[in-house]
Amino acid sequence: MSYQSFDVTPISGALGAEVHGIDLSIPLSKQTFEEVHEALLDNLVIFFRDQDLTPEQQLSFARRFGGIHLHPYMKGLDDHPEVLAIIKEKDDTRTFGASWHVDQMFTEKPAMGAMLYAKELPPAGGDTLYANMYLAYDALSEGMKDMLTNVKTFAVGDRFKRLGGQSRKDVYKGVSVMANHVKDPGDVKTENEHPLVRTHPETGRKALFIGGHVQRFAGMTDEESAPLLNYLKAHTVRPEFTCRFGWKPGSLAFWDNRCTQHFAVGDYNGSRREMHRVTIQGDRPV
Ligand SMILES: O=C(O)CCC(=O)C(=O)O
Ligand SMILES: [Fe+2]
Repeated sequence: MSYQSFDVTPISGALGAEVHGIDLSIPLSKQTFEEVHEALLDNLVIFFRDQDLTPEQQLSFARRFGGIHLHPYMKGLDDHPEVLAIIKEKDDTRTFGASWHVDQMFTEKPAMGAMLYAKELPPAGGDTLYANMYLAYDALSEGMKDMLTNVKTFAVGDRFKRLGGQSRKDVYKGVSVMANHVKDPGDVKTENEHPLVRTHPETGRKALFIGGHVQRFAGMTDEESAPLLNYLKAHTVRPEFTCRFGWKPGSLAFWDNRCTQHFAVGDYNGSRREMHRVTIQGDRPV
């Protein structure tokens, strides 16, 4: 695929590409916007380098793709509530997002995508991994695809079983800023069922829709779910379905949350990392 407005360089054989030649601080022309959208659908996650963005500029870029999704549990910046600061301080021992997941999969309408912008990085480490859920689905046998057709997952937003049922506030004790930003979700429904195999609303391709928030299959017990769920969680993140992005200050990643999972690598204890995330509203998975 070639684009008129910029160059696109894939970073792995599975997904992910760097987009060169765009300044995201100025409004994109209609054609450039359409090509960015196309590059996202083609590559699942796209990366921009050397950007210099205020929260307002990052929000303007994001709003071209849809309304802004507010995280049910995490407060945004005081002056820009739609921008979530993801900060790990030097003395923190935990990393936010350090497990394979789909953003806010526990909500009724999980995000369409998210834009993460790097403000401050450790001298080394702090990469983010992404996995291609179309490839994970395509690689299954026909027998398994048939069996999974009508399966639904049950996802929760708090008190995850794999963390012993602890609350977010307790889990995030090792990421001080994030612990301070946890809020009550109020009336937002934070436990939801979704199809395990979803059809991407724009590409029409089937993808496995699974991530760390999934506790079990809907209508089944934990014990019944565990063997196949664990198999699928491991299958979806086989190395050949993934890419790894090395950040620099000013890098921005934009991922399609409908056909990917991601994982923030927590290998930089002793250094500070600060990111700004803006999340775009999605629709109900089908
Ligand atoms: O910090 C990162 O690299 C990713 C964190 C994360 O999971 C997110 O922003 O959704
Ligand atoms: Fe995430």
